[in-house]
Amino acid sequence: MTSASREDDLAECVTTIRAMLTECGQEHLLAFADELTPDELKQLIEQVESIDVPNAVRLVEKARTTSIEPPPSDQIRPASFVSRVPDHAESIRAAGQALIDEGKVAAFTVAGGQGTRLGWNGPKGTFPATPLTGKPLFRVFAEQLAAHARRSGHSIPWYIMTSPINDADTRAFFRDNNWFGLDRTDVFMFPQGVLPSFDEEGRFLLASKSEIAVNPDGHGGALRALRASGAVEDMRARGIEQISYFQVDNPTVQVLDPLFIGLHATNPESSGEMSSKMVRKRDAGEKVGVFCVTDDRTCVIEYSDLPGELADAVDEQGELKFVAGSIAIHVLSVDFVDRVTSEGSGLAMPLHKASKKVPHVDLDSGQLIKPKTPNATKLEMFIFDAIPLADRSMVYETDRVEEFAPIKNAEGEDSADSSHQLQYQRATRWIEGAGGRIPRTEDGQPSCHVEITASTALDERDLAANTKLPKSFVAGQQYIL
Ligand code: UD2
Repeated sequence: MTSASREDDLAECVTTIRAMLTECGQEHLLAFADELTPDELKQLIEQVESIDVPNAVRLVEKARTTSIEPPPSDQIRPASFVSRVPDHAESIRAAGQALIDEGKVAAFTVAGGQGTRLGWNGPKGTFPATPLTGKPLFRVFAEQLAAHARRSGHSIPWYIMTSPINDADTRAFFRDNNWFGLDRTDVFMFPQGVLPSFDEEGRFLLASKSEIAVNPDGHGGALRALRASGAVEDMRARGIEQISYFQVDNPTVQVLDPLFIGLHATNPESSGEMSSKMVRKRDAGEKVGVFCVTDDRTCVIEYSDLPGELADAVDEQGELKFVAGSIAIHVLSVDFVDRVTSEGSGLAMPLHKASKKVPHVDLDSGQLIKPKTPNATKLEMFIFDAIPLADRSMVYETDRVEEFAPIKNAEGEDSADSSHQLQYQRATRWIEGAGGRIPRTEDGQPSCHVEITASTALDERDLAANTKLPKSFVAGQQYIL
C-alpha cells in the first residue's frame, strides 16, 4: 500500500469516527487531529475504538444521573459468618486440600491499582514487603505457590490482573526475576479494562492531543477481564474449578487456604459460587468494607457508605454490631465467573464515582493543565458487588495476625511498618505454637525478630510438623527461617 493510500484510509477512518463521536457528544476528542502525525492519529483512533465510546457514554450518563445510595439503615442487617476453626475442621481442610491436589484451584491476584497512597514508583507487587529480607510482594506469593506445588505434587496456575498503566513494568519485573522460579507457562498475566475520566458535563478528557485520559475500571473489572483475556477459557482447559482471589497489597494472605476452599465447597451457607473472608473490625472507623445483609442478600457496604449510626452500633457486650470487616479475600467458582459474564447475562456492576485530579489538554489553548483540585470523575467497579449475584454466599472469619497485614499507606496504619509488626507477631506465634521459645521483654514483647519463608512453612501446623527449630532464639537477634 502506498503512503498516499494509507493517508486516504486514515482520513476515511477519521470521518467515520468523527460522525460517531459527534453523535455521542464527544467530538472534541478529535480537536487536535489536524496537528497529529499519522502514527499519533492512528493511536488515537485505536484508543477510541478500544474504549467503545457509545457504551462508555452510556455508563457515564448512568453514573452522572444516578447515585449509589446504600439502603435505608433499617433495611441493613449485619451478615452472619462462620466462626474461626469450625467443627470438623480437619475434614473440611482435607476437602479443600483435595481440590488443590486434584489441580482444580488457581490463584488470582488483582494488581492493577496505582498505589498512589503508598507513593511507590512502580507496580505495587514490586514493593519490598517482608521485614528482614525485603522480598517484594510478588515473590512472597510466588514462594507460597511453589510450596503448595511441592505439597500437592503439581504446579498451581497463577492469574495476575495488571492494568494498562503497569502491565509492561509488571511483566518486566517477572522476567528480570526469572518468574521467581515458577514455570512461566503457569503464570497468566492480563491487563484489566479502562474507563474514560470525564468532566462535569460528561465530556471525556484528553491526556494529550492524541490520548484520552482513562483510569483502570476497578478490581470489579476483574470479572470481565477474566473472560475477555481468555483466562476463563484457559482455566477450563486446565480443569480449574475454583479461583482463590486476593489483593496484591497483603503479604500475609494465604494464597491458597485449604480450610477456606473446603468451606466454600462444602458449607451449607455457601453455594460454592463466591465466598469471602472477614476479620473483626479493629474499631468502628477502620477503613474496610463491612459484610451486611440487605434484601436477604449478603453484600459488602464500603466503609465510606455505611451509615454512621450503624458503623458505631454496639451490642449488649459492647461489641460492634457490624463487625465483619472485608479483607478482600474470596473464592469464586469458574462457573460463577462464566455465568455472570456470559453474553446476555447483563452483568451490571454498580459504577462507583470518585473525584480526582486529572491532567488534561485545554481545548482552547492546547496547553496541558495540571489541576490543583479535583476536576474530573472516575468510575470504578468493586469485586464485592458480585457477592449478591451468587445464589448464597458464605463469610468466614479469619484472624488478623494470621492473614491481614496490608501495605497501603506510606506511614501509620496499614503501612510497611505496621505490616512488619504483624509479620513478626505471626512468626512469633507460629514458633511458640510449634514449641519454640522466643525471648520476651519485661512487658511481654518478643525481643528477637523472625521472618519465616513460605518454603519453610506455610502455616503454624506446617512449621510444627516439618521444621527443626533453632535450639534457642536470642534477644536482639534476627532470624530468617
Ligand atoms: C479495599 C476495599 C476495602 C477493604 C480493603 C482491605 C474497595 C473499594 N475497598 O480497600 O473494603 O476490603 O481493600 O484491604 O475495594 N485494584 C486493581 N484495579 C483497580 C483498582 C484496584 O487491581 O482498578 C487492586 C489494587 O491493586 C489492590 C486492590 O485492588 O490490590 C485494592 O484496591 P484499593 O487500594 O483501591 O482498595 P482499598 O485498599 O481502598
